Amino acid sequence: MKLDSRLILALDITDREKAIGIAAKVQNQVDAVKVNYPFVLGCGMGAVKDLAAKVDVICDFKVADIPNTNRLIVEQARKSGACGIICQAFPGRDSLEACIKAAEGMDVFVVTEMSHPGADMFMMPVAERMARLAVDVGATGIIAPATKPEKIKALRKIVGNLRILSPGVGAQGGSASETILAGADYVIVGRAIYDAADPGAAAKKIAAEIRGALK
Ligand code: BMP
Repeated sequence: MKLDSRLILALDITDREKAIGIAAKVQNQVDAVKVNYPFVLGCGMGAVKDLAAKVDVICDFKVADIPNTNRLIVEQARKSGACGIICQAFPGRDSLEACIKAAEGMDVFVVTEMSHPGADMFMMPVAERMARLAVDVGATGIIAPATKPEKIKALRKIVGNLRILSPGVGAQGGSASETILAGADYVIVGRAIYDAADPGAAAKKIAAEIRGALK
């Protein structure tokens, strides 16, 4: 995945035509498109394949099962042409190692603490341990909350030069520039782009904010 605009579109759209239309308007402004269950369940894995032919795709399947099932899920993502996959750390080392092995070079990003308020309940107390596990198993990077820039700073100290991808900008209240200044490599944005009257212009504006923060 390139490191250029540092912006990743979260394409949480269930209508295939609409989703592909938005991706086409935004793809020149973003380094990758992240697809999650809304896209896959609504549009099908064939749509992931179509998208992956045009832009780098990260499958946000938050893979969280026993090792064998994780392997099967990651293999499907790989076959769709995705360049990356998002996995959960909480099922433990063996489950995460199965993801890394099945990825066969595809980027693996590990969720640490999530960006919504409920993450305080179970994830917050163990986020650092999960980040350490991501480093230990050889993941490409972690997912860290743009809603908590201080947490990004703390996790950066643990993960060194692993990639940090941060969702929570826009609709969830996080700021793109603060997220980058806290040490994230990429900002993941969904609604603030795809719900905008002009998604291309909205993406351009966020990309400009990120560029400004890097100066
Ligand atoms: P939005 O910008 O519309 O809030 O979308 C954020 C995207 O990032 C969604 O696809 C969501 O599932 C994902 N995400 C998140 O918001 N917080 C996390 O901690 C992890 C995520 O994957």
